[in-house]
Amino acid sequence: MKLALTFFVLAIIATCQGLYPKDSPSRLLKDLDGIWHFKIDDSLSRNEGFDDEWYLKPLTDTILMPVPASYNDITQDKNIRDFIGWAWYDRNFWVPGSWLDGKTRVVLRFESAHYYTIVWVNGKQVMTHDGGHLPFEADIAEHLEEGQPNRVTVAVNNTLNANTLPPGSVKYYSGEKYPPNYFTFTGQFDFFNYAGIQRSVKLYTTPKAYISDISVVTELEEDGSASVAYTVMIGGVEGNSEASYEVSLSGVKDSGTVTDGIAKGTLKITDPTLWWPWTLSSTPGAMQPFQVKITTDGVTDMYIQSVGLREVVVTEDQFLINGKPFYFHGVDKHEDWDIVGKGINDALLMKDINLLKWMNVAAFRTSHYPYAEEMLDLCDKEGIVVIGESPAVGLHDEDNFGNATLMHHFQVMREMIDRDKNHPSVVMWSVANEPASDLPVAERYFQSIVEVTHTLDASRPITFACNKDYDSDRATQFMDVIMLNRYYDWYDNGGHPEVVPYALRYDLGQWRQRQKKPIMISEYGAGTIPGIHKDPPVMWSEEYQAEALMAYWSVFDDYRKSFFIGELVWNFADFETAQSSKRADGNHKGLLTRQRQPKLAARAVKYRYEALAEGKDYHPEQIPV
Ligand code: GCB
Repeated sequence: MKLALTFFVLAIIATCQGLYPKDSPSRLLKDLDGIWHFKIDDSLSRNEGFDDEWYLKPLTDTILMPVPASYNDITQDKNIRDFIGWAWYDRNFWVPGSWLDGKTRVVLRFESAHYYTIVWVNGKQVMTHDGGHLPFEADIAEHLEEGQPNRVTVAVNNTLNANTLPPGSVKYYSGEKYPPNYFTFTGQFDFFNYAGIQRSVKLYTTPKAYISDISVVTELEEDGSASVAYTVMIGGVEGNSEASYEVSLSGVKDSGTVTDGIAKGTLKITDPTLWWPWTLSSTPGAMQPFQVKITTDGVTDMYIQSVGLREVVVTEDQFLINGKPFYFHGVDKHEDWDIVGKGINDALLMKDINLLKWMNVAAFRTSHYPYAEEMLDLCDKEGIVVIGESPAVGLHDEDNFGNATLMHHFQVMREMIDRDKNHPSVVMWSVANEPASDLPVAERYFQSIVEVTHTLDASRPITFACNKDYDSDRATQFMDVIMLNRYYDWYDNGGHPEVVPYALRYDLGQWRQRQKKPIMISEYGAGTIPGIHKDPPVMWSEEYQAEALMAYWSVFDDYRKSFFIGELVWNFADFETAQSSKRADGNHKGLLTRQRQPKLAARAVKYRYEALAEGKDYHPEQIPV
């Protein structure tokens, strides 16, 4: 098993997705966001789009669709909102003749599309990608034409099955009781299955020999210096050509010759400016430019990677950032907004960051999938700590733990680490949310996932969000940190927050007795319809949400002095879900409404988190609720 894993890791390390597109003296950038043509292929009985080779010509009978955005909520058409299957997009673009000189790579990059994507340029298939939330790209130079418009066609399919991440299923019905072509879709997760081209699309150029990947890992030395180990991967060096490289960071330089496509070294920085979470320092998130240049046959490629120098260490009791104990007081989030669904937009991201800061949030988990890289950039800059979660949410059944899922899960971990490894804000990987970690098959599954993840990134601890009991779970034994999702006064004991201190104290005690690892509560919360006020508080009222959360806090505070390292409220904001008799217009456990207006509990959390950030005790009687 171990040998097979090692081979797999070597194979996946050898391919990387490319660096976030940035311009530099050697790279140009062109944005393909905007209005595209769009149509769904609802020819259920056959695959009309593929049978009729829609990619060979401009799409016909289209509507206009913004990119990036989920397509679901843009129109008034219920079929588009609930669509499962192939959705098609196309648009034209021009490239200057200078890009087609035979010496330039012209890379087409999608920051993400949900979930399975095929891309053609001028009718030629140039790439496919399996899975949402993560980027993919290809050099399309050979397919481009000068002096005429070029066409990019995209087919994207949001069908999920037992082996996808997340898993889901489509059920088709026939017979007199049902209308023709009737089907239902079930996702094994509690958020709407938004789909389409949800993040940016860009074209960028590089020279033929180019910097394909950069990775920087910092270790702090006892004398206060930092050792920064760098690895730069170079692609496209041909034949007998030799590449030389130069790197520089904080005024420290290194240079040499590239061997086998890799440049490696360690920079010793004697007086480093460190990256800090905002709660641990008055100068949070100090980012610095790590400049890389490679030169082959007189041609130079240059890329500036922003890095933050910091070190993460986990002990039996604590989570240390640069040697100081860090407490994860924060929230879980979703990428979810009115109209755009999971579509990314700088204004929406900035508003969320400002709200996180307003609530004095120190950390969030990217529940339940990797978020846009633009969000991680903002967290780096603001010193907000992130637990990066994979899209392995809803592995509930034995057939979700097969080899096909495992291989895809490895691939997703590789892509996520590849993309996010240089973000200092990302301090830990969460490999899954609420899997059936009590099943015997889960044991080997998670052992393998942890082994591969550690091989891909030895510098960050690993965890997953567990909703099983201390005596039935089989996966936390492999983790560095234990995260527990608990709803003691919502799904259990609804209406009875007085149970929480007993249940929580008992639960934490049992876990700790069995495993000497830091523990955090990675979800707790209560559904709340804004505007419903009840005294005494009852479920769904704003008062109940505040009371339901506050019921946990005295126990958190008791254990905070020992092994308890964090509390994440479910959820930052209300979010859209599938239609269900259990969800009225989505999930309402948000501290904020979906439109980002605070409910009563948001102010209680804001008050508590201010005290926690300042290392002060807060006074429950002064909580503004
Ligand atoms: C959970 C899940 C989350 C749900 C939440 C809820 O345990 O991890 O995805 O949305 O509970 O509100 O039920």
